[in-house]
Amino acid sequence: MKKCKMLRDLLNRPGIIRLIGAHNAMGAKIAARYGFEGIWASGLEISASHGVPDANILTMTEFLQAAEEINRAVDLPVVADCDTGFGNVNNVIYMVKKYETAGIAGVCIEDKCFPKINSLIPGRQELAPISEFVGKIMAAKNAQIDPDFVVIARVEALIAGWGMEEALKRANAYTEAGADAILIHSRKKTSDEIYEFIQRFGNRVPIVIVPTTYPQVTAKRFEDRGVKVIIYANHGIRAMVRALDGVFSTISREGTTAGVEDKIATLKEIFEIQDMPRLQEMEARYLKTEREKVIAIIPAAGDHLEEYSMKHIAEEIPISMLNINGKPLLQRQVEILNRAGVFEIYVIGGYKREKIDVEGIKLINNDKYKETGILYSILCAGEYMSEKTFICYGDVLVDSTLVNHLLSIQEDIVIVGDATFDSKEYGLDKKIDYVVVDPPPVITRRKLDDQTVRRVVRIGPDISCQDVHYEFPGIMVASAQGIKCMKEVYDQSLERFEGKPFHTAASFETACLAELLQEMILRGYKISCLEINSGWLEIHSFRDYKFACSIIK
Ligand code: SPV
Ligand code: MG
Repeated sequence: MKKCKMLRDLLNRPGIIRLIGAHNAMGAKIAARYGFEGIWASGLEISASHGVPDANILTMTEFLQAAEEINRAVDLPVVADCDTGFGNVNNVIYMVKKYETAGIAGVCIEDKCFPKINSLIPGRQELAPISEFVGKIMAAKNAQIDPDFVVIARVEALIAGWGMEEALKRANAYTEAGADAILIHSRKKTSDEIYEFIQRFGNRVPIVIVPTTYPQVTAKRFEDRGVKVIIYANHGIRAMVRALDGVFSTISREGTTAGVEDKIATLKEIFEIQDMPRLQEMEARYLKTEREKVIAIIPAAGDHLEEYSMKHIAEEIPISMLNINGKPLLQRQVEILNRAGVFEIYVIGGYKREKIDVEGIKLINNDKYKETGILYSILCAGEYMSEKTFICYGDVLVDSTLVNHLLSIQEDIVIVGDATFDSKEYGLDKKIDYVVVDPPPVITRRKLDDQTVRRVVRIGPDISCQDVHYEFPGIMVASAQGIKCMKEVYDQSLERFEGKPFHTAASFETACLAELLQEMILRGYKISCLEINSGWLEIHSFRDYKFACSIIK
């Protein structure tokens, strides 16, 4: 519905209309939370927000710009304070055209001389001749296109000290000229003058008031006395000034912002006012980049307490939150992923998951983390896995060169195979998954990074030492198609192996990624392997932790 129609309907139906003053979109949005029927684009507020007097210092274009911004921000109708109409009748005609085209529901013009001065300032308050202002009202009403557009005539006779008779004379003349409503302004400390005006003027057109100087009367009481529209004209900017003053002075005095934190809005609230969620929704829908969208899955649900050396550093937090030189492992991983253009990161938490406190992730719970393995954890995020997906275990840190390299490979499923695997350590760690590829890697002392993507023929912890080519560190990428295949094989295997051993896992539920990949190999799916000789580290033991702290800055 057009805003002018909304305003017109409000004026026609019973009940009081409360307009609240605003000078920008933010104030209007906050006002919209509280059930006001409309917004008053206040000349005083807009001028003050520019740091200039409310005396026609700003131009019509500047006032219009503020009103448009307010109007765009909320679904409520906006009534614009247009002072004296920014000049003579020709300015009024131009003004009505501009404001109506901008979707403003109504305008209010006052019967003072240009340049006006704010009505609450004692002293010079020059009234325009009645005939001149009648001409402006007629010009405004003839200029509007939509019959619902509202023109309010503001009577300033009481403000200028010309008395009640003059106010009534003017109100009657402006009503005859076609004004849709009469704003009767007063700066008395009580509402008596307003009541007298209403009583004598009657209700030929709706009455609008601005009770800044007589604030004690409730809206209900005004309604009973025949008021149709109340404008709370300047409370927003006054609240803002007081709030800013308090906060800024505290920060300066105390030399810290700590003391004001509970007095100011959270950033989350600001992002909501800015409509950030909608921006993100629109980017997801329309923002097409050259780069394919990639999501990341970081399973970080398990504890590492069976490794004795980790007990004292990882009993209270998940490994992913281990502090490595001032930053949690997970935060470092998130930053690296962000740098590679990956911003949708799902972390699966379990053990001490309430301690996972890192920005830029979506935390997913694996409530069964005690009875389940990494594969189950990864699939806890299954509903989000429909695009290209990077998977990396939560106790692993990968460098950005490796992430970028992996993401650039056009294969459906690519795992990382670390060739620096040391056969002397074979069998020491039962959890290591090994990889056999075809063609086998070139064994040579000195070599450049091998760019060949080989096919995995076996993966798992049960490969004999002499057959092993690589170690699988739990880092992989799958295309949308690859992810679809992985999920299919997962679902089919769940049906067949639920509660039963699954490759080297005691049960399907406790399996790792390697078991699913091995199942896929057996079913004929192509799993590729990128050989690496560096680019990652994992933290399984206290020794690993010390090493990480010694090399990461
Ligand atoms: C305004 O808000 O700019 C008004 C109301 O015109 S008053 O300040 O009371 O004049
Ligand atoms: Mg004003």
